[in-house]
Amino acid sequence: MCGCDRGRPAPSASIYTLAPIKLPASTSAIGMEFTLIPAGKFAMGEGVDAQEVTLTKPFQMGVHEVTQAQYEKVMGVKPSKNKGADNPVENVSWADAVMYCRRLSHLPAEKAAGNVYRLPTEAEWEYACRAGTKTKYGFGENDSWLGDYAWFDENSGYKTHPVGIKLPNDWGLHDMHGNVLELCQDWYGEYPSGAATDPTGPTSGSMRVFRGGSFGNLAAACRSANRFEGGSNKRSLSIGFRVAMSPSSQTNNPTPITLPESADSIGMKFKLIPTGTFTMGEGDEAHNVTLTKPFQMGVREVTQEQYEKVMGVNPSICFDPTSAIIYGHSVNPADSITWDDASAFCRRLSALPAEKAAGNVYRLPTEAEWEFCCRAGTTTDYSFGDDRSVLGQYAWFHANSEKTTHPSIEYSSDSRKPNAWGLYDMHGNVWEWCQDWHGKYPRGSVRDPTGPTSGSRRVLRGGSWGDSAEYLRSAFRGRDEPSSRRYVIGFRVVLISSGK
Ligand SMILES: [Ca+2]
Ligand SMILES: [Ca+2]
Repeated sequence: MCGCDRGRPAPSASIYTLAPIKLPASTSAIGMEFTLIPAGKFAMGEGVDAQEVTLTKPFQMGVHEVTQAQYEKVMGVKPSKNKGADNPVENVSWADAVMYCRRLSHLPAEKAAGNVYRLPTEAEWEYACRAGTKTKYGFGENDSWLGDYAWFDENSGYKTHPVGIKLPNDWGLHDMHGNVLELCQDWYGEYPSGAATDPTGPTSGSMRVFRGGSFGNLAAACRSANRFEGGSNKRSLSIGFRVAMSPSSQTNNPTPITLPESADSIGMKFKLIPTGTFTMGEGDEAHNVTLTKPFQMGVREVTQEQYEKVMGVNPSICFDPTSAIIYGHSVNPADSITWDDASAFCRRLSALPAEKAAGNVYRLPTEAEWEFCCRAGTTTDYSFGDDRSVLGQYAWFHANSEKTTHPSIEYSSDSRKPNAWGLYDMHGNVWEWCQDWHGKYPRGSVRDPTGPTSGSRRVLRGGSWGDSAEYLRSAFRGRDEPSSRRYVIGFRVVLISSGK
C-alpha cells in the first residue's frame, strides 16, 4: 500500500512505539483481504481504565469492514439500508454476524484450508486499531487529521462510504475509525482489574461491544479506546463488522473456568453454574436467554450404577464388561431411559433421607439451562469451537464409539475432554432428556424459559454415540415422546436447593 503517510506529519518516537510495518497479507476464498496481526502486548483502554493486555496468538484481521457484496455471497441476502456493493454491510445484528462467520468458515475452500472465521475479541479489535500507538487515534492525537482516516459526522454526509477509501492505519487496516461501528465477539462489561492474557470478556451479559464509531458519530466517539454497547439482536444502519480469522488448530481451547463443585449422597458430582445471558439457538432461531437463578449441573450423565441405586432396576442395554470387571458395576451412562423414568428418578432421589436432610431437590435441566451449560460461554458449533476434526477428543459419537456408550466416570482412562466449565459428555455418549416440551422458541429476549406449556414430545439434547457430528452441535434440538425407550437416550440432572 503506498501513500500511507499522505497528509500526516512524520511520526515522532515519543508517540509511536512501532514504525509503520508491512505485515503479511492474504486473501480468503471470497476475496476478502487479511493482514496477519502479530502476538504482542499493549495498553488497552484509556486513562485510569488502561490495562496491560497480552495477546499470545497471532491472528488474521480483515483489512476492511465486511462489504455488502461479501455479505451477500455468503448469506444470500442484502440487509443494508444504504446500498452499495463495496459499502460496508449494515443493519446486521451480532447474531447475524456470528452466523456469517460460521457459514464463511464452512465454505469448502475455507474448511479445506483450516480457516475459522469469527468476530474479533474486543482486545484484538483495539490492539489492531492502535497498531502500536498509545494515542487517542491509530494515527496520533490530532482530531483535525481524522478526516484523512475516517468517515465520521463531519465528512460522511451521514451515510456509509465504500470501504478502503480513507487511509489505513500503520498495520494496513482501513476504516477502523468510523464508517460503520464494528461488532466484537465479547459481552460488554467492566474490564478485568490488572493485566490480562487473551481476554475474551465476561462469560455472560446482556449487551455486546461495538467499536470504532461510525459515520454518524463525533470525532471523539471514534477513539481507539471508545466502547459502545448494544443487544445481540440490535440492528442499525450504523452497525456492521469485520472478521478475524485463525487457523482451526488455534480455536479449540476456550479458557477453562473452575466452578465450585459438590457431591451428593449417591456420588454424583455437580458444578455450580452462574446466572447469565447467552444467545440460544442458531440462525433465525437465535435469541437472547437470561437465566436469573444459579443451579448445579451434573458433571456427567447419570450412570447405570447411580440409576440402579435409586430405582432398583437397570434398563440399560449398553453394557461394558471391562468396567463391570474393574469396578464391579457398570459405570456407563444409563441408557434406554424414558423421559418418565428420568423424571421419576429425580423425584425418588430428592426423597432419599440424606437428600431431604440436605435440602436437595433434583430435576431435569430446562432446555435453556442445558444449552447454556453445553456452550460454557462459547458461540461456536461446539463447546470447543467449530472444528469437527477434533470432536472425537470431546465426544463419543458414531466415528469413535464402536457402537456403544462409554464410561461416565472421572477415573476412566478413556474419558473424553470436558468443556470449559468442567462438564463431560454434553456432546455425545447418550442423548439427554430436558424438562421442556419441544416447540418453537419464543421471539425476542426471554428470562428463565421453561418451554411450551404442553406438547407431545420432550426435548433431547447433545446427540449420542450413534450419531454423526451434525447432531452433536450445541444448538441442535432432538425430540421424542416421553415414553420413548431407546438405547441412545439417557440423562443428567440439575440440583437445586429447597431453601432449607
Ligand atoms: Ca469502522
Ligand atoms: Ca451426552
